[in-house]
Amino acid sequence: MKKTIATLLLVLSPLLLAGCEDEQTTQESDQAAPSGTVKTEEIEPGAEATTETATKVEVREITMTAKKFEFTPDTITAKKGEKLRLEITATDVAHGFAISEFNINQPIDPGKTTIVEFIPDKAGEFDFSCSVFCGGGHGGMRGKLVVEE
Ligand SMILES: [Cu+2]
Repeated sequence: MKKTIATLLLVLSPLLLAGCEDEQTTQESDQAAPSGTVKTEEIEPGAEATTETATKVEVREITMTAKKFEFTPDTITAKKGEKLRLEITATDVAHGFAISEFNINQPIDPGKTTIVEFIPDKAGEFDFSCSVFCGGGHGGMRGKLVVEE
C-alpha cells in the first residue's frame, strides 16, 4: 500500500515539476528592453534675469572741469556696474583724465567738453590724475573715484 503511493508520487512528480516549469518559462520576455528614455531638462533660472538687467544699465552723468591744477569735483562717486559718463571741460589749457585701474587715459582739449564713459566693474577707491603735462602743479592734479559695491 505504501509502495503504491510512493510510486504514484514518483510518477506524478515530473508532471508537477513540468507544470511548474511551464509557468516559469512564460517569463518576462521584455526584460532586456531599456527602461524608458532618460530626459535631461536644462533649467536656466537666471537666463532671463541677466538679459533684462543687461539692457537696463544705469548711467550716471557727472559734469567736471579741469584747470591748472585741479579737477572739480575732485572726488566722484559711482556704483559698481553702472555706466559712468564724465563730461569734462578744460577751461584753460590742455589736460588729460586718466584712471589706470580702468585703462582710461583721455586727453581733454581746452575750450570744449570731452566725454569719458566707462563701467566701473570693481568696488574701491581709485585715483585719477591729469595725464597731459600742464605746468608746475601737474603732478598734484589728481582726484579720487569712489566705487560703491
Ligand atoms: Cu596736467
